[in-house]
Amino acid sequence: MPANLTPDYLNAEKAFRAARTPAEKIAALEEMYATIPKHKGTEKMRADIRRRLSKFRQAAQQARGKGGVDPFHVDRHGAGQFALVGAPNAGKSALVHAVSGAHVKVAPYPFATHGPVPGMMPFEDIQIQLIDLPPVTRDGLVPGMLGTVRAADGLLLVADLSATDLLEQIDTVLEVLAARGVVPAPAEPPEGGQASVTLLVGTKVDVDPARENLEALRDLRPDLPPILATSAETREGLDDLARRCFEMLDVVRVYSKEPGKPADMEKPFVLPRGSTVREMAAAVHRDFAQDLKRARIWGEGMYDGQPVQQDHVLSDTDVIELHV
Ligand SMILES: Nc1nc2c(ncn2[C@@H]2O[C@H](COP(=O)(O)OP(=O)(O)OP(=O)(O)O)[C@@H](O)[C@H]2O)c(=O)[nH]1
Ligand SMILES: [Mg+2]
Repeated sequence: MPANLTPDYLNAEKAFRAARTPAEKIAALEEMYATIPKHKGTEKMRADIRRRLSKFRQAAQQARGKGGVDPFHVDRHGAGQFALVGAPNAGKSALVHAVSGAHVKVAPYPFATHGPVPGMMPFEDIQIQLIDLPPVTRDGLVPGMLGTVRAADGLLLVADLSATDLLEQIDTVLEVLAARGVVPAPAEPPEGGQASVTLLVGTKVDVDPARENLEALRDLRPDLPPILATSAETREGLDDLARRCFEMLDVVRVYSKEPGKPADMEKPFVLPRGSTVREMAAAVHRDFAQDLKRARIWGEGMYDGQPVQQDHVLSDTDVIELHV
């Protein structure tokens, strides 16, 4: 055994041996991977950890399929899902409550949140799901939380702009996530890891000296993800938050219209940007993609009811009339 394994790593290995459920095994392996020194001498061990991780993740997935429960799994709703990561007391729960009214626990002391709590944030005619999570600290993540972070479409890195250790809080969260393979896009993810689109949400901008700190942060750290200043107290920045999340999802909203009827403007179909008329048809009804004969469009830069080809790329808020 290489002599330079850290106590953190050895503890994680002990936790692995003691773990009984797949979820515990996964959490321990993730911790082992995060804490193992990264150099040539540990290459084989790291590959072995990755192999075991993927084996246990697969097993956990199958167990879920059979009705097993993962307390950190959050059912997807709405146009997309963002996980909130941040230091204790950063204002994550207050933010989720302010934008969604979700029954999260907001408390003037740290470590108030223990499990994931979803809330729906409205943006115009769609909803975006935010997941409040327990805090990220130097000691790492609550077991199981990494799965939620990885499964989300994007991350909101929440930081208290009024805190004296603002920068340290942000860097800790970024380091802890990076050690577990999650980096903010467009950074290059490590092997087996992922780059997640990330917005740095500064909270408590109503509290002094948040504005000075914000300016300093922007000046000193151009390397950080884009920053948005908010306050759950005064609601400053909350509308922008919804719009920014929508933009990060990189989707378009498209409305379907049956021939001879007005368009259904109530419920847009939400599709990845770059989707075509054919893909929209498939989203409306799985037979439509094959049966589609013609389509007409109402949208910017088109005349009303203009015929379009099936490979026409959709824009946000297009109305499409499908003829099958
Ligand atoms: N003035 C002000 N206070 C805020 C704001 N956001 C949160 N707070 C306060 O900050 C404290 C912590 O807020 P929480 O939302 O519970 O923080 P958290 O990040 O969820 O904390 P943990 O769950 O422990 O990780 C509470 O006392 C909130 O009332 C804000 O925008 N302005
Ligand atoms: Mg909380």
